[in-house]
Amino acid sequence: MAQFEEVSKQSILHPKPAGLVLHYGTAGFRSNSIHLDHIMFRMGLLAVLRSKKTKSTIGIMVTADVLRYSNVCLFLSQMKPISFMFICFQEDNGSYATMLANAEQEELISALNEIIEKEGIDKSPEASVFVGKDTRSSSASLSQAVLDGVHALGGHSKDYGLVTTPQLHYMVCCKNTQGKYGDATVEGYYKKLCQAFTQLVGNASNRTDDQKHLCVDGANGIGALKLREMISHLNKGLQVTIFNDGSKGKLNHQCGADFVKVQQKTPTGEVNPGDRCCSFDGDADRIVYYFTDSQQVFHLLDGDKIATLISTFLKELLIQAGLNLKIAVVQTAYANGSSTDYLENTMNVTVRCTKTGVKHLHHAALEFDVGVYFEANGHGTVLFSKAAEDKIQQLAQDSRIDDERKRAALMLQSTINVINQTVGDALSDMLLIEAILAIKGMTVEQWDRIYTDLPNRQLKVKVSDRRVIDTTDAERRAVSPAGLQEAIDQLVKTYRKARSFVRPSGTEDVVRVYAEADTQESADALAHEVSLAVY
Ligand code: 16G
Repeated sequence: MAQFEEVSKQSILHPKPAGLVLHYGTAGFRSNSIHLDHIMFRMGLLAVLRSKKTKSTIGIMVTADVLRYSNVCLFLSQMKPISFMFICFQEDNGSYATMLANAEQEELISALNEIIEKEGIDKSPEASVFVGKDTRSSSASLSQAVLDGVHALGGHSKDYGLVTTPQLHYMVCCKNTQGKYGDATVEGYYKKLCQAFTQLVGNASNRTDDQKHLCVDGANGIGALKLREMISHLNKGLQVTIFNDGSKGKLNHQCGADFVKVQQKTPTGEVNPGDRCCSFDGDADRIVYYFTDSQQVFHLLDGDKIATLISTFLKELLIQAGLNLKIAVVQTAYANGSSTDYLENTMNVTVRCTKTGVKHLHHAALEFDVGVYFEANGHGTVLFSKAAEDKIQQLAQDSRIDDERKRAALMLQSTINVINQTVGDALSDMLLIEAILAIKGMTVEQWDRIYTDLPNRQLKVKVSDRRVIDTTDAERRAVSPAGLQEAIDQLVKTYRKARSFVRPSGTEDVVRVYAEADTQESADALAHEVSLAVY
């Protein structure tokens, strides 16, 4: 096949370093960018096959979560039921990607043929691949390698250049729904979200400039750039001060959502007491809020607090609209015990716990009419079932209902439009949170007081082989090595309101330890003792 000759020819220009073996993990391939050129080229090939098989557009995002490391991930964003996938073929859990990535040059064509045969791929449909990249210096050449792969196998590409990961998900979803989700352009994305935001805050009375002001830490990444573009569509509805905007500092260095969440302190930059602040992560798919009070005490409002705020708002609107729709919050084992308790026992909301990793939460959230999912690290969004969207739409157009129901239905409609349902999105989540605070006339301090987090601690433990730890019950219990869970149970019993678990990281060569208890000293001591049990 002529196309295969082209692949062979081109792949020589994207050689695989001898002996390098990489695996497609929780968030795609992660390695030093100097090792990723051949992977990028080959993921371009795989995306073409995936596009032919599904007869839809595939997105490839070249991004980086951690300084010096790059990610490539493939996804297919459609509307429900399959709205999000990080793996290339639904069935294979990333193994085709791993096989292609690790094939030696002379094995590449037979690896492609194996996938074509196993998946019964018809070669005739046109293939379409959307590509995006973040601001790192390596991203330009890596995304070119992806494009080379797509073209070598005869696929069509659209290069969106610098975009956030959630923006690319949005474009792919728009394309795969023939525009029903919106225009597959960055401008279309801003217009849809900002219009919905403006409609929502129209329900807030007498907002002062102070209430409109927000400080945003852009993690020195793409989010800062894109936020600046988005602001011009907001008609001064939000007054944003951006710091760590990439003009001086390094990506995620002493800043960004992960730094703030894990270190539990403010990032580099000037943060004044009482300022409402948020931090994006490097590719703008996570967000956390925080402030320091007049005593200089730092208060973090993480994914759990965000999920609580959003689900409370939605539940109230559903009640006001008289809509009987099932709402649930999906969390992971990292969710603070206080948040789960508040949601279940005060809010009477169904709570589900899944394994770490967005794909798990996303799929669990699809089971409900309204599924709010957030990892404690700030990665999350809200999913509305087709039936729920239809009911809300019908009600918003019903001229026979009273004003209160109508207002609630219209607000639900705008809420759906401000949310990026394809994946967690810092820009979209920020707009939704700001709108909710404005409508409720709530300060960040009042939001923080909804419930009090249990003190907690996260630690990393280096072990010779983290894979000896196997977990069950959404990673809350260890099943191997023998005796580890019993040891954790014994330690937990010695503290009040305590909980602890261990899990092997999917992104780093470490075991993660989480502990919470009634005091910070107890949480720290428990985490330390559990980490000793892991050795
Ligand atoms: C990845 C996941 C994130 C998860 C984190 C856990 C996606 C897009 N990202 O960054 O959701 O929280 O991994 O990392 O799925 P860990 O396994 O190293 O703790």
